[in-house]
Amino acid sequence: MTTKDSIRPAHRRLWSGLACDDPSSEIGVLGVPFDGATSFRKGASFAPSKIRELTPHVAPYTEDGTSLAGLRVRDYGDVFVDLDWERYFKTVEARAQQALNHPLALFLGGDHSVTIPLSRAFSSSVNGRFGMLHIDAHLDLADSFEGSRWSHACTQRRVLELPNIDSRHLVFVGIRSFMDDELEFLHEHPQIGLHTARDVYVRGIDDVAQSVVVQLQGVESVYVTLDIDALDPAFAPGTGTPEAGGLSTRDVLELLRTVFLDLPVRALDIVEVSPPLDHADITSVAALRVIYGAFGWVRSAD
Ligand SMILES: [Mn+2]
Repeated sequence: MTTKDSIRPAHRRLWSGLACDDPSSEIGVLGVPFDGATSFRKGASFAPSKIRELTPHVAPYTEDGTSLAGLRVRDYGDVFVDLDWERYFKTVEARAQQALNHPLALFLGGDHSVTIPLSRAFSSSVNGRFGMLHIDAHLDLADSFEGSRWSHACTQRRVLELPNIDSRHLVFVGIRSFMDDELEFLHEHPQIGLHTARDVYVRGIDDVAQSVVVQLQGVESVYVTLDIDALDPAFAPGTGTPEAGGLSTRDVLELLRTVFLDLPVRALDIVEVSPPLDHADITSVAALRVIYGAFGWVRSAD
């Protein structure tokens, strides 16, 4: 058997066989395998290929048993890493537009800095105002970190510089780690939504999800960024900056189900999955459950 023959069957089943070149596909996928901004442990650059590699083994059904057959997923591949950080982010921003032409753009990071060019692309694809749901252990609200304004610790500061987002349309869920300047910024901007991991534990995820829906009501489009370290390390050990005391996979699925069904979500990124730091692909499998959930929610929101 040639190498080509041995890889063909798996390729045919990419995204569980839902992969398709149709420009009118419901989902547009783009991988951004960049982890140059990771401050602690690297490896997120391996996530897009690992996640895709697992998709032939995922059944094309939602967790409720609804078939995804007929859903079309157009995968634009990865934006190959360029050592010139500025040029790379410009390329990511340009390439993201293709995926944003689909009803839902799915972006696979990469570390959380990739949300900077992705949200720029999103911002210019939206006619009105947009909202941002940031699910993470960390706020990523530092103005600069380790000498860079494009660090994965600065993501939401850069997002708030975009012309068509108001800080009252930024909501955090899962937070349990802070830095001084982030707390200062939050103090100066009390309209920003903040639901810590403990809030989720005390109030329950449904109550938090309703608060998110209320806060983002009225925006034209919503961007959801999921840093996998929002999950407890028990559910997602393969990540560069793990923080104990986090959300369960179930919490994130329930939150996103409500948000996708009640708000105009047009982009989802999943960042900071680090396959080299993972065990038995637990973290990639968690990301895939969210992705296939999104596939089903996009469909039922039609
Ligand atoms: Mn984080």
